[in-house]
Amino acid sequence: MARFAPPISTSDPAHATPPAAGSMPVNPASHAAAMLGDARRRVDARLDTWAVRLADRIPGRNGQAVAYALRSPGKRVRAALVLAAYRSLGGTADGIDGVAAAVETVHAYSLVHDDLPCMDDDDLRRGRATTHCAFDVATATRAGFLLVPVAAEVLAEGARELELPVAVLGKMAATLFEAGGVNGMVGGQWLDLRAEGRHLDLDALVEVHRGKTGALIEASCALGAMAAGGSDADVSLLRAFGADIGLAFQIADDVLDATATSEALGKTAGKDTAREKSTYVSVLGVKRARSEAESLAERAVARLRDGGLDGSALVPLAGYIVRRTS
Ligand code: GRG
Repeated sequence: MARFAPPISTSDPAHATPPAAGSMPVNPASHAAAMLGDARRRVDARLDTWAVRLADRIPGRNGQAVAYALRSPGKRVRAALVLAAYRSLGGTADGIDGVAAAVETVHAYSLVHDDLPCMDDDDLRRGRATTHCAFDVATATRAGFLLVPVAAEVLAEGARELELPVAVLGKMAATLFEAGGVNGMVGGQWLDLRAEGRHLDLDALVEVHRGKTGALIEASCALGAMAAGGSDADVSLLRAFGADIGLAFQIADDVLDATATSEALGKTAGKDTAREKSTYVSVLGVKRARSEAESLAERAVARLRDGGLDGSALVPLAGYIVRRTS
C-alpha cells in the first residue's frame, strides 16, 4: 500500500497535503466539504436504488416508509469516513460506495427508532418530519427493523462488486453488526435512556458516547480499511482513529444541541436539557467540551502520522467533525 507523510494539522491549510491538481481544494475545511459532497452524491445514488427496490419488494406503507428513511438527506459523515479510510490504503474501486451505503443504512435505522415516542420522541429529523410522523409509529417501527437485514444486503452487494473474498465480507459484516449491537450502538442507546434524569460522571458518559455514536464511526473507518485489503495493523490503526473521532463526534453533537438552532441542525435543538440528559456540556461546560473534542481529533490525527498512513482525506474530516455547525 502507498504510504506518505500525512498532514499534521486538522485546520491549518499550510499543513494540509495538497491534493492532485484539479481534484480537491487545499483548504482543509473546503476539502472536507468537497469529500462530504462527493460521499453524498455517490451514496445517495446507491441508497436511492435500494429505496426503489425495497418500495417494490415491500408492499404498501411499510415499503414507502423504508424508502422515506433511506432517502432522508443526512450529512453522510460515516460514508465519507468509509471512503476516506479506503483511499488512505490506496483503494480506488466504486464498489466501496456499497460498503458506505451499508453503514448509512444502519445509521438510518437507528435514527428512525431514536425518534420514536418510546425513545427520544422527536418530530423533526434532517429538516423533515420523522418517519413515525410522516407515517405512524407502528409503520416506522417496522421500517426501522426492516432496514437492518437490508444493511447486510447492501454490504454484500458492495463486497461482490469489490470482489472481496467471502472471509473478508464475513469479517466486515461482523464489524458492522457488532458495532450496531449490544456492545455498541444499541448498548450505548440503552445506557443513554437509562441515564435520563440522573447525573453521570465523565467515565460513564464516555461509555454511553462510545457505544451510542462512536461504535458506528469506528466501524466505518475499520470497514474502509478492510475493503482496501489492509493488514491487521492497518485495520487496528484506522479503528483507533475512528474510536477517537467517534467520541469527538458525539461531544460536538452535545455542544451543538446546547448552542445551535433547530433550523441549523434540521432536528430539535436543546433536547438534552429538556430530557435532563448528562452530556459533555452539562458535565464540563461548552468550552471544555469543545477543547476535549479538539484533543481527541488531534490524538486521532497523531495516530495516522505515527503509523505513517496517508491522512490527506481523513485529517480534514477529523477537523470537520469537531468544528461542524450542524
Ligand atoms: C433498542 C435501546 C435500543 C436502541 C436501538 C435507536 C438506536 C438503536 C440507537 C440510537 C443511536 C443514535 C441515534 C445515536 C445518535 C447518533 C447521532 C449523533 C446522530 C446524528 O448523526 P449525524 O449528525 O446525523 O451524522 P445525519 O442526519 O447528518 O446523518
